Amino acid sequence: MADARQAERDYFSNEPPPKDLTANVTLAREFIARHDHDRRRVVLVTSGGTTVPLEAQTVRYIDNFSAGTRGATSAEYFLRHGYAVIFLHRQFSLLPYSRHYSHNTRSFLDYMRDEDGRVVVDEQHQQDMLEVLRQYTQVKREGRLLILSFVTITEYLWDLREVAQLMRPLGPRAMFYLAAAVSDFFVPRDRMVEHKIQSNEEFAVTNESSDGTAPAAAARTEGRKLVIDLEPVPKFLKQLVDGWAPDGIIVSFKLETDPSILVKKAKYALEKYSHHLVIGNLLNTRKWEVVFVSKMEGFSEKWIRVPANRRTKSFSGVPSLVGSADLSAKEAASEPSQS
Ligand code: 9Z3
Repeated sequence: MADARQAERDYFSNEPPPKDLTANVTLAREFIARHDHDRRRVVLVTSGGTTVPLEAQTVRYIDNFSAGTRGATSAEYFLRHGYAVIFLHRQFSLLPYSRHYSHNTRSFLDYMRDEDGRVVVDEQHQQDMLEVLRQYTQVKREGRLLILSFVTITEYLWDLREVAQLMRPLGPRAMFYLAAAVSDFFVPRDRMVEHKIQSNEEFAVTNESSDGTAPAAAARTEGRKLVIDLEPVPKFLKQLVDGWAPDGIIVSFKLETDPSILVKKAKYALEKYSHHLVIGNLLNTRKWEVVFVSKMEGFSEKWIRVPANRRTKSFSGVPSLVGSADLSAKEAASEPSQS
């Protein structure tokens, strides 16, 4: 615990906060206070992948896979169940409601036509779009959705920490639903080169001091090779559970590609961090099946699968497990009672 706190202190004193942190905190503070006043449950949904920049003026970065489907779809379910949602997502990844018409093989313009100089939605999409629009309009009218964004792992962690601490007074009416795909390794600021890494040795520069005391750049060229030597990201889940929001309901996701280790790793995370629920999924089957591992179920595993004959594409063309009719936000995240 002391080690985790020290790692947190080191991380946040070395890694500069994002430029929009103050603005995000102001928005989140007002949002949380308003919904706390109404005794509403508030969920922070994280979504999309975090990047690891290799240069301070970033041309190149390492990315984590996630389109944002799980996060954006789950956010809609939480909203439908009365939650206020802070949607902390990777910039330009999928958003609740608009996801039905974006990032598709078809452009959103394909849903419309020019009718005597007015833009109208095609007849075949009227009903579906009206349904989505009504839900979205109601959520906006009630001020129940706050959208914040990040790009890098550092931006993500700063936003997560600040928002979690603001949510602390909500106690068990605060939920954290951590679907974002978070980098495990990163380039610390003091080992990051300022400018674009050069492939041509003639132009290559290092950030090593002449006496050799400065650390070698974590991403650098050696001869004609690019060498990347990353450091571990501190295990922030520990800090979230123990320090930032100890009374909140915490749901984390575990993404693996090897089926033989998924459940083991989900149980390991639950034992290590002592939070409420780990939802495991495999990259190739994540849209059809997930496994729940929770303390309440005695660490037993519970698979939820969309039957093969129901794995049809939704009207948005995005098939999704959390979008299937029989799964509610309640099932996805052990809903606390409204107090
Ligand atoms: C997930 O496992 C998400 O379900 C997906 C969703 C990223 C697979 P898409 O956005 O995909 O629908 O395309 N998220 C991974 C969560 C993660 O990185 N967890 C970390 C960990 O277990 C931190 S809690 O260490």
